[in-house]
Amino acid sequence: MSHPAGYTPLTTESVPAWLDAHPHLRALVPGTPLHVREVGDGNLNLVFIVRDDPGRPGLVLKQSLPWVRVFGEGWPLTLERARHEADAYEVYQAFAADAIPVYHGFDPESYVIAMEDLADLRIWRGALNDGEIHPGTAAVLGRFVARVAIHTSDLGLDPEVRKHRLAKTVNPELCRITEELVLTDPFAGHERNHHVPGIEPLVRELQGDDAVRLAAATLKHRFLTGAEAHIHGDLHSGSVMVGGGRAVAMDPEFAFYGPVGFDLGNVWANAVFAAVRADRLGRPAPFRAHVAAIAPESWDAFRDELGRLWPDRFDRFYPDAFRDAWVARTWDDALGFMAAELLRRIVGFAHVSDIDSLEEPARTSAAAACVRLGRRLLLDRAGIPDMAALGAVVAEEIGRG
Ligand code: SR1
Ligand code: MG
Repeated sequence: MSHPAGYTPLTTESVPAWLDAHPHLRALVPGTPLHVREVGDGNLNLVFIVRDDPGRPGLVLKQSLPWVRVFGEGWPLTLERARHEADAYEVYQAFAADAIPVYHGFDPESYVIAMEDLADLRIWRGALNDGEIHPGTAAVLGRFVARVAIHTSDLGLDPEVRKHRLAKTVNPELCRITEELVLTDPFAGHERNHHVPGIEPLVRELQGDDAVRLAAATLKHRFLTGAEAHIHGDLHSGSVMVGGGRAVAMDPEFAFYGPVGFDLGNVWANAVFAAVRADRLGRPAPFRAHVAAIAPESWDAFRDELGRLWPDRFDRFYPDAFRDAWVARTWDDALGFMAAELLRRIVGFAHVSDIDSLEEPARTSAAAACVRLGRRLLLDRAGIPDMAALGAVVAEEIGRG
């Protein structure tokens, strides 16, 4: 595959010279020698931690590869995803600087993003897998989604400005991944899909059900056409870092103008993965309560922040009743996208360690609970009006074993 001029994938050996050629970034790690580690453990990119003192935070460089990292060169993917991530950080830092890493800039020739070395933080998924409690994380995420919802939409921007923003953030290749991996393949079947053998009857039932197909297709269409705000687009627990009293959302390379409920639904589905795992491992009650509170705390924070920002909306033609209807629609979207995330992480291509690292028979029973819950949310979410009802449905499916 040919690359744009100036692009070469970095290595731990080549990073120091690259930094020397970017003096404003080298100034952030001025000492010598530089210690460079490649730590990317996501599905897509290279991530380097660069320090001039191994014991102190330095700088993180994230570079897109021209393919999907976990798949290799057989799955080409645009380098432009780094630009989309950089654009999102630039926008978010204006109103949600507390909820993202400190952003140091983007190099468009080598597709490298420079940002804070979050030395005291770890990936939220890993922390949850280990039974760690990081209070306040859900509220940070709920507030973040609300700020994005207002500040990047027609509720916070002049509609002409919003349209120019939308044009700049059209992200077709990354959206296609979501459209296929999340909103098509789990329901239609695909050779990339895989699942534990014990849930085969549930998968067959899911993929053979016309009502499921219609509900999934309706969600997919909403994802494709619901250009409400400059959403993160991949806000699962692997895209959040926690520690030292902070929580930050990172990896917004899937960002685009989409439905606000998509981000909330991702947070909530990944809270369910943590909850099923905690149940199957018999984690202590305080941890299980912490995980069960992620969805309600994020939803409360979302609504509170939306309410706080609402009086300053750009166009006061929108009455309070519009806000309430928008929140109701976001609730329905969030439950729908929560269902899709629950299903795709169990029967699709990209799975989660919360479930996959369980021993049998817990792994299969956890996977089955997620599929049952996902299907139920997809088909019956109109009968789930609030967080109390959602909590009851989640607990019921987890408890069925
Ligand atoms: C091929 S990319 C698979 C998944 O990894 C990313 O984090 C997104 O969740 C995507 O769906
Ligand atoms: Mg990611």
